[in-house]
Order: sequence, then structure tokens, then C-alpha cells
Amino acid sequence: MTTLTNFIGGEAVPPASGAYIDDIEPATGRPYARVPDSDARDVDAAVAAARGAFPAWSRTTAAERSRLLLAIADRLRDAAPELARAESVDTGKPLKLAASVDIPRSESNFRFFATAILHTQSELHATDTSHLNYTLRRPVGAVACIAPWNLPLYLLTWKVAPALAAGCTVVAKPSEITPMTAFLLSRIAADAGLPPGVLNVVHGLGSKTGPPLTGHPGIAAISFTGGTQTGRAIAESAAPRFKKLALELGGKNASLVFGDADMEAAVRTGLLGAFTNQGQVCHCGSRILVDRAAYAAYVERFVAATRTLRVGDPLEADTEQGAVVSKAQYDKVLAAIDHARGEGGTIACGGAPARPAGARCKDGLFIQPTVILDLPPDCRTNQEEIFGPVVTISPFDGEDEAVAIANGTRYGLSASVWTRDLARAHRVADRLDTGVVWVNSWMHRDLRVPFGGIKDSGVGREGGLEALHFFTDPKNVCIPVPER
Ligand code: TXE
Repeated sequence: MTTLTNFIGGEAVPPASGAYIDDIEPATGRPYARVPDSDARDVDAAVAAARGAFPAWSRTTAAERSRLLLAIADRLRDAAPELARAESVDTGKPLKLAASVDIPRSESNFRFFATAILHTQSELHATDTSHLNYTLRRPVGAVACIAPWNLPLYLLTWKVAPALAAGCTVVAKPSEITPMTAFLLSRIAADAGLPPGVLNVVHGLGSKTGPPLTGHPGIAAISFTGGTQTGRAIAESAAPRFKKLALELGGKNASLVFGDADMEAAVRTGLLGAFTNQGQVCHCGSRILVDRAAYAAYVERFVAATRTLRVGDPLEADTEQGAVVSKAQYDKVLAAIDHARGEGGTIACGGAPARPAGARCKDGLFIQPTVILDLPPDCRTNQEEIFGPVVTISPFDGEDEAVAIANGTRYGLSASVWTRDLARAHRVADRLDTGVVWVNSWMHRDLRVPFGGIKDSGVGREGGLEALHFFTDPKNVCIPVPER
């Protein structure tokens, strides 16, 4: 079994407690690595290292930071096969998905922000002819980057890369459920020559390492992706010190399929939206709303397509659906399906554990892709995030009702709209209460666009300049212009 270490001040260090927790492979249900069970002592050491490295790092030139971040990107590219396998084993996601999405995007996160800082500009406001105001953007200091388990390296690097590029130093806290690629990233960062203390990684339980990190007086900003409840706890711990916060939380995203949509594309992409990564993507379209005139045909095609999804060993090349990430998540998803039955839902397909062939996965955490019909918009199944391979399909009558149902949850992360009517696409996109709207598409990513949600889906945005601005404080400098 591999024993992971924290990464503090450029060194691989064991946890102060000397204790470890098991890292379970979801596809087998068996422990395969040991994760440091860190506590406040390890967090204190990591914050001290990050603060110690901050003055020097914040004063490096953009060109130097860019060079080092590109060196990390190169190493992520070179280690891609190893990283993809590690991500698949750790999360249960198909190796194919980790190799085509998670790892390449982690590399591009570093490349994108490494080069962005070579091209950024700042503002200048000329006040009549008398004064000039210009904006300096200073890195905020040592920051915390807390990542979830669904896209472990992808979402960690989505925070760490802009923070480092902006001139901040980082204490990263990966999920205790999926720590492996963050551990490998810490080795890569050292190998790339990142100065000690600039990036620190503390492993451990959220409940034990989270509060000492987010409440630490030495941490200036927190970027977090995870559950809404955890986000609320973090906001409470950060508030007394007025720390900057970016919270990317849960979603209950709607896909709105109008009668004039390209149905083949709406089914194909709806399927990806529902079941990619076993439905464990915050932007998954877990509520599909279909124009009543097209509803029966859509359901028939969608259910037929769902039945063809191959659930299997994540390491096999033809697997489309792997295991869900943990026993807790597995139990939560199966309980949610039972609850949907109790609410009167019809299980059109799935609805039970899946049993892939072969001895290796006999105790794995697999769930059949599940489609549920006949539930009202306000029931719990249609209101609460399930975060598993479960989707509901419901009919709507007219645009107003579609928008009202889509907006009728406490979440506001993203939506996708399917129509051939351009005017309707613009109108509905404008009326949806979400941070992201995809029209006739889903999860198409451009790293420059603002990324995040409203309502209980979070606060603040990631991506592009939004991220670089988050990790810096703008300072206005006002200076008189000599009279001509
Ligand atoms: O995530 P947590 P959980 C949703 C999804 C899921 C639910 C719960 O619905 O079922 O959240 O998942 C760290 N202070 N999403 O509980 O706890 C933790 O160690 C600081 C949606 O497993 O939010 C991990 O690193 N940090 C989501 C990270 O927070 C704390 C992705 C996320 O874990 C902490 C994941 C604390 N008090 C789950 N407690 C998305 N938006 O994509 C825990 N952590």
C-alpha cells in the first residue's frame, strides 16, 4: 500500500499525529493507500510555510512565474498516463474519462494561467484633465484551495494555477476520499523547481483540517468547491475575518428541451449531461424538462440509450459508467432512489446496484444509470442534489412553465436549453437564474469565461480574469496631472 505524505515547505512530511486513514478504491471496495490524518498542527505548519514564501513569490516577475507553471504543465503532460490511472483508481471513474478530460484539463489549467499573466492589463481612468487613476492588483497573500472528490486534479488545479500565477502562495486541501493525484502534483511541483512553501498540500479529513485552515488568521482568501452545507460552514468560519471567498457548490441543473429541438442531439447530450462521471459533476443536468408534445418520444429514446450504457471496471477500455466515489455516496444515492419511489416516481430504468462481471469488482460501488418519471417539480427528488447516476424527466407546457420549473429550486448553477429558435434561446437564457447557460450544448468549456453559480450554488466566480482578480486586491492610485 502506498503511504501518502503532506507537502509542506517543499518537503514530503508525515502527519503530526502519525495517524493515517484508508484510501478506498471504489471499484473494488478495498483500501489501497494510506492518507495522512492531519490536524491543526499540520495546517499551522503549512500556513507558516506559505506565508514565509509569500513575499518572495509575490515579487517574482510574471515571466518567472509563467516559466515555473509551464514546467509543471509539461510534467503533467509527461505523467498523464500515470495520473489518469491514479485518478481512475481513486475515484472509480472510467480510465477513458480521466485520460481524456481530467488530466488534459489539469495540464491546460496550468498552461492557461501561466500564459494569461503574460498578457493581462490593468485599468486607467483619466478624471477629466486633472487626475489619473490607475489600478494596481496585488496578490492577496497565502490562500486556501479546497477541492472535492468528483474531479480531483482538474478542480484543484483550476484553483491552484490562478492562485500561483497571481503571485499568491497556496495551502491546498484535496478531498480525503481522492487524495492521490494531489499527492502526485506535489511531487511534480517540487520536480519542476517551484520554490519551497509556494505550494503546500495538507491531506486529511475535512472536519479536522478544514476549520483550522479556513479560520486561520494567516489565510487571506479561500477558494472552495464542494457541497452546499460545507460551503455554508466555510463562509461562517471566514466571515469574522472578512476573507475573500469563492464558493462553487451544488446544483440541481435543468435541461430544457423545447419541441423544436434537434431531438437526436438533445438525447445524446442529455445522456452525457445526466451520467458523465456517474452523475457526479456539479453541472450535471439532473432534471430534464421536455415540451409535453415531445415528451413521450424523448423518454423512449432517452431510456433506450440509458440501457445501452456499459457499467463496468473503470480500468477497462469499453467502460462508460464506473463506480461511484464512496460507500457514503453509494448509500446516499440508493436512498435517494428509494425516496423517489416513495414519492410516487416511476423507475423507467436502473434503480438498483449494478454488478459488473469479474471477480475484481464484485464488492465495488456500482449503481445502474437510473431514469425516474412522474414526479412533480417540488418533490425532494426534484429539489435536492443527488449527485449520482440518477436523472428525472418531466413534461412542461410552454416556455413560462419551463422557466418557472427550471428556476424553482434553491440552486442556480447551470442549465442547458435545447431549441432551434434563436430568439427563444436568447430569451430563455436571459430568464434562467443560473451562473451558466449552455444552448444546444453542455459542459463546453472555455477557460476565459466566468464559471460559478448563484443562490445556494455559491458565490464568486472562477475562470479567466475572474480567477486572477479573485486572488488579487485592486488598489486605486490617484495622481494629479500637471497643468498644461
Ligand atoms: O463534500 P464536501 P461531501 C455535493 C454532493 C455530495 C455532497 C456532499 O451533493 O453528495 O456535496 O459531499 C472538505 N471546512 N458535492 O460531503 O464535504 C473536504 O475534505 C473546510 C458537490 O463529500 O463538501 C473536501 O476536500 N473543508 C460538489 C471538500 O471539502 C471541508 C463536489 C469537499 O467535500 C470541511 C462534491 C470544512 N468544515 C460534493 N468539511 C461540486 N460542487 O462539484 C469538508 N471539507
